Amino acid sequence: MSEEKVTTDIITLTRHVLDEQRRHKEASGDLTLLLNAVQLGCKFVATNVRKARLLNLVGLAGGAVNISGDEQKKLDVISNEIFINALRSSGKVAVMVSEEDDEAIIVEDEMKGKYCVVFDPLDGSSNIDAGVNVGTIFGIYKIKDGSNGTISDVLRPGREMVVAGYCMYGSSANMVISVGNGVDGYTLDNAIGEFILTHPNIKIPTRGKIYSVNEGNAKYWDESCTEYFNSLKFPPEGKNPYSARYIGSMVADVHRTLLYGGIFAYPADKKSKNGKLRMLYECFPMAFLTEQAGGRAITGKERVLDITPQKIHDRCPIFLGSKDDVEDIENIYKKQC
Ligand code: AHM
Ligand code: MG
Repeated sequence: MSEEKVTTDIITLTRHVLDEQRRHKEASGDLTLLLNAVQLGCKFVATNVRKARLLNLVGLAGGAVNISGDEQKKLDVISNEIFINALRSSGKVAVMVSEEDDEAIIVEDEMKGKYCVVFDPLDGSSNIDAGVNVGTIFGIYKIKDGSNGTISDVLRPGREMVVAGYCMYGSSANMVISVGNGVDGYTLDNAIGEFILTHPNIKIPTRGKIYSVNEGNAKYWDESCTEYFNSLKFPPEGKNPYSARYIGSMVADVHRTLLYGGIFAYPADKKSKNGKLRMLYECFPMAFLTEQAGGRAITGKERVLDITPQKIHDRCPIFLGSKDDVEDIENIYKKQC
């Protein structure tokens, strides 16, 4: 009888972060505990996304009533609450910014830690009804020296983040994370409830063959954008056109871009002067991961991670992906300046 080989030395996300902290001689364990809270939130959301249809969690918040007469909450509202509770109770967070809350949440002194977490608890939630992949996006800053945790601790350029990541809820839950030393991907093993390292050291190809943008906005694009996407669709003789892939769920579109290369964009246009995506908790974490994987992320004219947000829900245009692909659009913008 053949014996199945069992891997007994698995690398979990927690183990990997602990190893990183030891390497940097910062073994206070604070970041590990904070990331455990993030993992808990992601596991909770993963299981609820899977059950959403059966549990009737997909309707509008306040719209649906369950059998006991209680109002049912929409999945993104529930996801937001679970993240806020998990992060606050970790005792490691001072400031939280969520896409779901108009104001930043300043944690009370008794529970206050030294990190700030900015997050979109369930990005792409309008896709849930159709069973399309959705995800949580997050970024972590350390509060400034001497600060007790205020909004100015998050109104900082994205390059100052210490951690960025997302969890994609698809056929499995995939966590992709960077602590500033490359990018690693983990898959949730539901049986043991741990994220297991399955995609170590993700590197984005230098050039890809896929472009990902909402072409329905082409009418509103500026000249540079139009010229760039036309160049991908109608290349010179001897070159193949790029393939188009657009899911409309940032986490899924960026995940594919990180693995296969190419370009993902949500540009500024005549209708949306700063694009659609939020700087702090959508563009910054994705730009951070892309750069850490060897790619680039620009607004068209400048590096995304160099911008300083003025308000927590500010938006910015974004082109991210393979180095050479991003350079092409950058050159077109330079030419038309
Ligand atoms: P949301 O935060 O309201 O879910 O919107 C963000 C989503 C992104 O996941 C996605 O990249 C984008 O909106 C798609 O927008 P559009 O439908 O305009 O193409
Ligand atoms: Mg969002």
